[in-house]
Amino acid sequence: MGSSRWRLNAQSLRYIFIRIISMLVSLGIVLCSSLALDFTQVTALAQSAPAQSDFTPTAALAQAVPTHPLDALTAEEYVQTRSLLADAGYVNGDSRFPLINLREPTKAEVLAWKPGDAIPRSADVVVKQGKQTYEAVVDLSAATVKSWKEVEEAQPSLLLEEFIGVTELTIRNAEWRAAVQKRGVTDFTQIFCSPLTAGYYGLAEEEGRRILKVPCYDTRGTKNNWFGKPIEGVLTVVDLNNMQVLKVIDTGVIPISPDPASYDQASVKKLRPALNPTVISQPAGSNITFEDSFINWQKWSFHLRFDRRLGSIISLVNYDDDGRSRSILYQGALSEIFVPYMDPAEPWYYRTYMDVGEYGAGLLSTPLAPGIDCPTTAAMFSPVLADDNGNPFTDQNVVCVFERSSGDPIWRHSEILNQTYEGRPQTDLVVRMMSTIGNYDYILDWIFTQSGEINVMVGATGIDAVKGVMSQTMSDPTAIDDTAYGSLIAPGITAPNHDHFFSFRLDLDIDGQANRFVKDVFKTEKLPDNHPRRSLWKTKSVTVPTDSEAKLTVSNGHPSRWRMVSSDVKNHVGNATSYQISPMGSQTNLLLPDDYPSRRAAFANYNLWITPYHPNEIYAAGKYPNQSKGGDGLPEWTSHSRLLLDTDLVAWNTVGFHHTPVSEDWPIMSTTWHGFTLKPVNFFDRNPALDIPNSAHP
Ligand SMILES: [Cu+2]
Repeated sequence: MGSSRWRLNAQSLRYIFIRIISMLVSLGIVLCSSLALDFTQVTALAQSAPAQSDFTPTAALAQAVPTHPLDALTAEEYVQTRSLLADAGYVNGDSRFPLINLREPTKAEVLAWKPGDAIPRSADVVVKQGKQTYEAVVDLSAATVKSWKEVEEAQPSLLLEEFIGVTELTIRNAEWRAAVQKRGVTDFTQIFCSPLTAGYYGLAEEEGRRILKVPCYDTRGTKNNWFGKPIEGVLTVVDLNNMQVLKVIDTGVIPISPDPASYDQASVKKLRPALNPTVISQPAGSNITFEDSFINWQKWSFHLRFDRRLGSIISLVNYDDDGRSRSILYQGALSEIFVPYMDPAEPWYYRTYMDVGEYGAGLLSTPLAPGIDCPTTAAMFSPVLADDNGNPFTDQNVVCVFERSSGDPIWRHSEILNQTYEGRPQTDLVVRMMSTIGNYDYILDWIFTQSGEINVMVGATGIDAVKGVMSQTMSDPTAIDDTAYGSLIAPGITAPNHDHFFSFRLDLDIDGQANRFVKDVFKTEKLPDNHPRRSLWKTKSVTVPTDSEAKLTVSNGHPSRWRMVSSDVKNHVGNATSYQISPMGSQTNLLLPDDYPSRRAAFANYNLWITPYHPNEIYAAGKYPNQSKGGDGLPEWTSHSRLLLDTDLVAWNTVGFHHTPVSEDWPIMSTTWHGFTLKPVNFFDRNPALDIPNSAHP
């Protein structure tokens, strides 16, 4: 696939555009101070690029007209949104649009809606006008701007033109040039600068400003690794609102690694012999039915849309239980990502990213390569998003949907006593996207199984964020200091320790909206002295009454099973139907509670939060996490002890892991997977996978 697939995608073209412009700027060829990037040019380029031969993009997710109230805005609706705001005098050519999204109708409206009914359409818009941020609600059905208000003290997510701007500013800055010249860099045409969000630390000089911190990398000699040769210890601090370098930080010269750390085949040099192919093939065709924005597979049906901020949003997940359509998940999506680094040095300490709210998981999604990123049998989707100017563009091939045979049995038993065997193969349905947020690539999967489980998996691959150091090996006297907060993974290169936390919002509706949250606590019971056994364990079920009490952490000492339980429906033996939320050994934030990153990304302090449903509670760390001061989102919502009994509930699951980098991560990491399972508990009357026919041995 290599370089050819990059030609296809508007996003990658944007990056290439950024790079070309930064080179031209550094050569003094482009000297515009405010570059209003017209994405329509980029999109046009993408559309004129040759189509890749081995997959056919599917039109769904980019429909010309909406067919359901939860469908994403269409290209025409983005244009209409912008026009209505312009006609009303709210926006002009200088306005920028960090977000234009479908404003969902109420849950009651969506659930009552039937094909043939009118489809209510509205947009939620965030507008950046100079230093000011505004929120608008545009009623597309009535063709009116319903509301327009200024949001105080909010920094909306970054605009792509800001990425370009800070690179340009940095490379033109004389003090920065002098600093990098001290490090032997005289060719500014091969510099890549990384637009890093600054977090919030109560610093007076950053208060009220829109800040990015911008370290750069020397890309000389590299074929593909832009992060391999950090120009360590020097960065600019940029105020985006004034497009001004506030200061240049230089903490001392560290030699730049001579190793480009490329990972293309030619750079690897000695390849192992190629394998005979092991592939997923579907000689009789796919079993998936696509109906507008709905996907039907086996007994599952759900709605899929794609969003600039959250990426894939799965809604209306129902299970056909012998003709009875049963609700399980009204909506599930990634809500926020938190990646705090653990290095106290000035060029590093602020790196505590919240990638979804600061950058946009959907915006930074990248095209998927068939045969590598997804099986060649996958259906590819190209959703339409709005760019910084509010204009629609097609995000080519960023979602794939496929069936996967794991090669494992979903169940089996071999009976020695009567010489019988019965087993069935497992086949799953996967909805996949990948978001490349700087150096990291996150694979985000929703996996539907034939046994009624939904697995949500996050794969982390890509390139470690690395720091240039003096130490070449662990024997060097500098190595103790250089590896105090990370690992030496290559000569002159350490990778600081850090975490990855992903908050998933799960609006579960287990057999309807009346639900409770139950914790089955596993307790050791001491047996009577005259019993041959000394002890055993049993479970004690506790209904958690309020959201302020529903903050849970996986604890090996006191394990428990967490379940969303129907208040009304019971299975055939009278057990309340439920789904377990099983976190697969996820980890939580280790920073002190009063540390700003812990306050800003408080969702990561627990594995699970439960809240009563509220339509405005979508983003775990608040709507504006960029430079937020903390307390927004889950900590605020759960501070009022709202009741959780027999009502519509939302679970917030944090998938988290501590990453202590290793040499095997370099120059590119093999994918590591973490996730959680939604597992039926007495939801069915028996094993729902029992009726899979034995096609292998009929
Ligand atoms: Cu990592």
